[in-house]
Amino acid sequence: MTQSRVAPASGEARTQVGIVGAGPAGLVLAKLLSRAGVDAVVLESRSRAYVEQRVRAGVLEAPTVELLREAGVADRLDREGMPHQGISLRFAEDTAAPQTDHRIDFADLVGRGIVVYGQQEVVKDLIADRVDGSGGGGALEFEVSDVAVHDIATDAPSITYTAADGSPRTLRCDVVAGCDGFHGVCRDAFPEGTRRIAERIYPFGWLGVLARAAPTQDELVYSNHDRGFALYSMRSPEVTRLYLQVPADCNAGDWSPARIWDELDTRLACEGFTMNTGEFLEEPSVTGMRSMVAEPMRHRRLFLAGDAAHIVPPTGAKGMNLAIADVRVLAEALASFFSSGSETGLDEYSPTCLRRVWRAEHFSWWMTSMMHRFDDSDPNGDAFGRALQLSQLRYTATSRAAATSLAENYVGLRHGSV
Ligand code: RFL
Ligand code: PHB
Repeated sequence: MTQSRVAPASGEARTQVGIVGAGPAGLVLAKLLSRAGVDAVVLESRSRAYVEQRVRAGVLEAPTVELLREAGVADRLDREGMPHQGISLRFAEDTAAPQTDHRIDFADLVGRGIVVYGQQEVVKDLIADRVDGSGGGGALEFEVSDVAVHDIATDAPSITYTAADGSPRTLRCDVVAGCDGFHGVCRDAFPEGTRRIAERIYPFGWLGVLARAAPTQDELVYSNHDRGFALYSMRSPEVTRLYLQVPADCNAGDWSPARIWDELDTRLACEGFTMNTGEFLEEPSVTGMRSMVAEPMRHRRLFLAGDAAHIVPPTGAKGMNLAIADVRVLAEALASFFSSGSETGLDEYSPTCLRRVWRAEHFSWWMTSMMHRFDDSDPNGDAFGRALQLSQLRYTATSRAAATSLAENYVGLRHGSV
């Protein structure tokens, strides 16, 4: 368990924790470990510019905001983040009726709210803190390739990779943290027969656009329309983020800007609602939707965190928040391991995280089932399924108990309470 810095000139280096992936999971883990005096090296396959510009999540739940504040990386978040105290569910009581809004008031129901702040802004803040040294610095290598993890069942695992300059490297460590997302290599490094995958793939995806258009709403609107789901979100006082439910095999290229705005107009229509339009700041893209959990999240000295271990459909806004919740538990366990040699926290890591993961999986599946239009041929899309969906929407909109359950899950269950 020696602590040492990477020696970039040699082909071999040592650290305590080798972290694969510089997304929210890997970067927050590196930050928390650095505060606990544990040495870590982060290896990222993409360039700094790429990870800083990748547009993804936008909702930070309350425990995520608290953690980023405690870690000392929330200055810009506190200045620029947009606190929201609720969301609206928009739907029509029946096809002939106009859509109306049903606000879920988080502040009133659970006394806490969320903050809208782009995932790539969180990533930028964490990279600046690590690379530019404002947070004490730490090793972070971009544009690495051929990453492979070895000897994870021993006390001396290692990671081999090719550095950005093309040279082969070996990073020896005590622990490997697989924070390399859904398409990473760490999940598949578990030996045959040591993990199970539970998965559900939805027959639709989201077409997402980012527009230079001032938001006209103060809060997010989730709309269940006959033609499919639509989401009205935002990134800043100048930028709106919008999503449309589309078939899973849909080609984003088939959607012209005019068609996208028309469809948003139709699906979001509601008395008094207007929407600003504007140029798209990036190419519209389609994201497929799935639920997935790989269990357990640990094999000996390899720990999976974030999307590497689990995926949720984005309807509950939980993906980034779960990734950060995982590494909070992992950082505490590793700090205790390196300071006292105790493996108790390491042993608890997977079961502790999985309780929160399955709560978020259920919530995300539930939101997805309630808000989307299922095909007539889908078991959820026949007349019975549609009537159940409408009943659930009405109940959530009118019962304080049902609305409180949505609010509590959306705002984020307190650390350690699940
Ligand atoms: P990431 O962010 O995918 O980071 C993994 C990193 O690992 C790198 N990598 C490798 N590096 C080295 N070697 C390899 N072999 C590697 N393979 C991969 C990748 O380049 C990357 O930098 O995973 P992490 O850190 O677990 O974070 C998870 C979140 O990114 C994800 O759950 C969220 O974006 C999901 N999500 C949302 N989450 C929320 O909490 N709130 C939201 O509002 C929300 N909205 C969304 C979303 C995801 C979406 N898409 C595009 C999937 C909306 C959308 C549309
Ligand atoms: C977003 O702003 O990107 C966003 C917001 C809420 C979601 C998913 C995505 O449920």
